[in-house]
Amino acid sequence: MKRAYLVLMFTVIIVFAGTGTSIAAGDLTAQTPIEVRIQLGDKENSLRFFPDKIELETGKLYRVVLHNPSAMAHYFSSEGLSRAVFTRKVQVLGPDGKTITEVKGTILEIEVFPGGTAEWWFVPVKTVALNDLKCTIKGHSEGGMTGTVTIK
Ligand SMILES: [Cu+2]
Repeated sequence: MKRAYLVLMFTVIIVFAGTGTSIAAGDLTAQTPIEVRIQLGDKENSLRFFPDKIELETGKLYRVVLHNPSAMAHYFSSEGLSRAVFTRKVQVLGPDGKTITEVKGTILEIEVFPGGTAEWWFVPVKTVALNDLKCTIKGHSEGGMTGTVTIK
């Protein structure tokens, strides 16, 4: 009787363990990255991000390519995004498009100079709706250089 009860409980535990949806997926930073291209300003020196609404999902590796085709420097800055992702690295690309620098560690904001490109590789780890994306250069966010980031 007691043994039968133990077998039943063991079976129940196995069944419930098998129906869980949170299954560890190994090293999330080793996935093939999803590329998201964001332009900081444009050739007419518009104070905008293109696009200015960014949608991401938790658990996926992103390679966010930040390119600045304008004649002025711009920042890509979102404290909320910085706190909602695990950064794998930032890569700085040279004029020929090849990586010349890799930066590891937590990133708060990235400044991209005229004609420059940087890639921010990260995995979002929490769901959040943010409206704090901005360029922190004086007058730029006031001029419209703002955006939203949604992580689902
Ligand atoms: Cu700017």
